[in-house]
Amino acid sequence: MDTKEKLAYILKQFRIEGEILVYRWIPAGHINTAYYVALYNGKEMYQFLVQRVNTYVFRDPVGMMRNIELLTEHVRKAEPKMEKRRRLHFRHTRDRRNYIVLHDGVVMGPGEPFDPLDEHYEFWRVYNFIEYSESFETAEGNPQVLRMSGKAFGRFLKQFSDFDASQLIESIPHFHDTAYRLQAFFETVAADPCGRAAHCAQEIRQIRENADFGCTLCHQIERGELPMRVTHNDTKTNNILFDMDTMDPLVIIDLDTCMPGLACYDFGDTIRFAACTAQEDQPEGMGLDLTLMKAYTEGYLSEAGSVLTHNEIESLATGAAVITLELASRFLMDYLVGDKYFRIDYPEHNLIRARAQLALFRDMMAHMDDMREIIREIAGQQ
Ligand code: GN1
Ligand code: MG
Repeated sequence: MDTKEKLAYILKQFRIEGEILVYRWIPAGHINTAYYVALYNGKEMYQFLVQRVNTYVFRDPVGMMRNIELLTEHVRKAEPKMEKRRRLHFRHTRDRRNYIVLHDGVVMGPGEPFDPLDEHYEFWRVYNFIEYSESFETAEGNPQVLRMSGKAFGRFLKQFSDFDASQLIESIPHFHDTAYRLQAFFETVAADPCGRAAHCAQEIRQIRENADFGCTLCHQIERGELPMRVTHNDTKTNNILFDMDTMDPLVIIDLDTCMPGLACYDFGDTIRFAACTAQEDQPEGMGLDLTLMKAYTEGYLSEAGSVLTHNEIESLATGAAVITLELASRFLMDYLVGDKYFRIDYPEHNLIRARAQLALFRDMMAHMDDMREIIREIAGQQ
């Protein structure tokens, strides 16, 4: 079966039939594999995204799709008249599942057990393609992109402020549990399975020196100072679709890592990704851009400011630095184990990514007081 036939077979399981006019692989994200597909059913053209879930990363994809079902239903019920372009709509199979599992290319029945680590199984889902939308790989130095992204993720936090986060499973256990992540990192350094640790001794040392700071938020959770919210956990600007003409944020995509978490990690991850001066894998010239950081904070607090507690607002700047350190340790750990998790474009890609994140982390720490001041000032104006 070639790719086109396979996509047609998958779509059919979701009750979508017709002639495939165009399909193409979408080179976005480090984890899942996605295709854009346009079909013609004799009357109209339909467009979908067909996505294979990486079950090495998501070991409980059924639980993850249940999270997504609960969240998308919550939005639908809260705003039933919302335009289709403003929400994600996952297609369902005849037996109301929002996913299918293939075994050697053949669809399996509901409830049949499968092994997420066995390559003979494939986990697929289909959702609506949002027309006339665009996303931003970087903010391109444009504060408006950041302001609108802040609005989008602030709105997201608000949208689920009346949703009991404990209904969600952790689609990746300990995903943003920085203390756990750092411990796993140091264990990997000690084991050094590929003999690469000597090659990145400086980076390892930097992470070690900042490990205590990295655990700050985990301690605050233990002390009950920060509430658990529905968080997105991958708040990069490329996970927001904007209207091409108006730049209005339409919808947030990639709900895979939605789970209970801290608001400041979500806030911080956008600062890490977009309020900076270089790409995620460019250590040269990498630093924090306070103008962009301010624009994001304005947009974010204009929506979420009324919902966040005082402690949460005070934790936002820390969140940016902690998540950056955490991701540095994740990239470096993947380098140490032989690049199993993140898709890489060249052999030392994960090491370079870690270096860029560490450069950004250092700059964030140097500007911690500036970030705090900006946040307090904006929060005070609300
Ligand atoms: C991964 O696949 P993508 O690009 O949406 C990762 C995030 C990282 C990010 C770094 C499930 O997201 O945690 O911050 O790469 N997602 C997962 O670019 O691990
Ligand atoms: Mg993503």
